[in-house]
Amino acid sequence: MVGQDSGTPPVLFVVGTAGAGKSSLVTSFQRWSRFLETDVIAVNLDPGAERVHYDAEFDVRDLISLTEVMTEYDLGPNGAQILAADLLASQAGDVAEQLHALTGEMMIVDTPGQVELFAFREASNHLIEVLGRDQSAIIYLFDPMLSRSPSGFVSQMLLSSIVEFRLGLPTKNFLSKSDLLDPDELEKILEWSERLEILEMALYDEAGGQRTEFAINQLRLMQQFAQSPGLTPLSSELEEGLADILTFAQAMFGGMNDARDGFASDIEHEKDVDDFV
Ligand SMILES: Nc1nc2c(ncn2[C@@H]2O[C@H](COP(=O)(O)OP(=O)(O)OP(=O)(O)O)[C@@H](O)[C@H]2O)c(=O)[nH]1
Ligand SMILES: [Mg+2]
Repeated sequence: MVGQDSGTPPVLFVVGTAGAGKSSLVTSFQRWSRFLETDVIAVNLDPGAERVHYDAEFDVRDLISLTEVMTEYDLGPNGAQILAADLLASQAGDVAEQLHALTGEMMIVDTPGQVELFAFREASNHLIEVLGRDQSAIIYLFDPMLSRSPSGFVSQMLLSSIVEFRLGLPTKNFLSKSDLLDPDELEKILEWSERLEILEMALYDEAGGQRTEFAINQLRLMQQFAQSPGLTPLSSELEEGLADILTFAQAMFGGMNDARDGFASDIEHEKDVDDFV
């Protein structure tokens, strides 16, 4: 079974810009893994979430209410989010105890809407330590609409690299809500992710010289160190790309070999069913 030997299951933090599809991914991944009879623990770390559609076994809103923080400290929603992140860090002991009490084969974590709240507040690094740095990875979601222009696409690549650098965790990029893109657009974006020289040409056409050179040089440098390059299409709506998340987690974490065969056959079975319908 995944993660059983180590005590703490592998943890996947779902990160991305506001509205990128983080909470939907947690919902569909939990539903899909139940179908595979895999015990996935869903965790909500977004105190600002209005409602979530997954069964959160730990929900930060049980500890911290954003509305109460706003009222008590006379803050607007953004200031309250920042304070909420720091309040969470100050309760790290409690949080750790609750999270360690959860048992499962894998943990998937929904993070706050604004990416900087997770990436730049010290609370996140603290939580990662608590959950086990060696067992943690980031699923970074690209917004499909932003990805349609070369500059939007490059900006997200840089943002993902910054998050990876800041949190120091292996990161895999996924193109979220790929069902919203037409096939030509999807193909173009995936090509950009695989062939930097094609992206460079598109960026020259759109943005011109100096900006392009700066961005491409940054990307080249960052990609040299990327542990898992490329971009994988994902659709929570159509449950596509979820097996790739599992494959990534399996490739990342040691001690999962026993489970690999089991998952592979389940996924194959699922594909057969898909092909059939
Ligand atoms: N078509 C389509 N829509 C999606 C998909 N995933 C999410 N959405 C929609 O995108 C919107 C935002 O999704 P959320 O899951 O709330 O995104 P989020 O990143 O959690 O948003 P915040 O927490 O507010 O930053 C919702 O209207 C979802 O229904 C998908 O795979 N396909
Ligand atoms: Mg959300």
